[in-house]
Amino acid sequence: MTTYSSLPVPPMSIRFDPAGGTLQPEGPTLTRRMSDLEGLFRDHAAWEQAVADGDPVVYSVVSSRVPEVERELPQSITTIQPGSTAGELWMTKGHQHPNHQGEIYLGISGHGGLLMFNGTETEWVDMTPGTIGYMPPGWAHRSINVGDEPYSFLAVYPGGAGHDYGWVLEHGMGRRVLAGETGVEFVDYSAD
Ligand code: PAN
Ligand code: ZN
Repeated sequence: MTTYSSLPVPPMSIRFDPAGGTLQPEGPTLTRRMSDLEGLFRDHAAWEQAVADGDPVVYSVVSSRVPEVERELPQSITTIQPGSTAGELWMTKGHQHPNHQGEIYLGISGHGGLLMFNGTETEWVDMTPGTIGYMPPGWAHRSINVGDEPYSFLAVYPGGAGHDYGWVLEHGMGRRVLAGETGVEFVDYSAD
């Protein structure tokens, strides 16, 4: 018989509202302000200035009530606001799953990108409503809003995957994503 380290949640219906970017019934919501993104933007002084200038909300993550525990499949909707700091488009912190497990994102609204880095190679998936971005095990991932309106996507991931944010601080993400004259521009992560 299957044994669980914690009780599984019962079968349930989760209402997905693409317009509001919400899940019902809703679980925890996380708000990431500029001050939460320390050490991630290329231009540290511009980041400090943005924190001093009102510390704006960069993104939020609303989760369903499916918990982050082994064998469960939690879901969440991330909404990244449009904007850039010293030309670097607003983004999520980015993380690696320490247990190297896969994940999918489904684009809901707005225009974004999914940047993946396995320590050597980078990959970019352009995310529009209806696009499923697949992250294989071992690929760190970060989402970027490349449009003029909020960018929202649904994430579904193994509950026991864990989130390692230190990995990105240590290894970077391979590339940075800037607002160029004619669209998105990529630069090497370590370039000034
Ligand atoms: C997503 C991310 C979410 C926020 O649910 O956690 O988009 O990004 P950061 O976690 O990098 O701040 C996911 O990839 N979960 O595994
Ligand atoms: Zn993830």
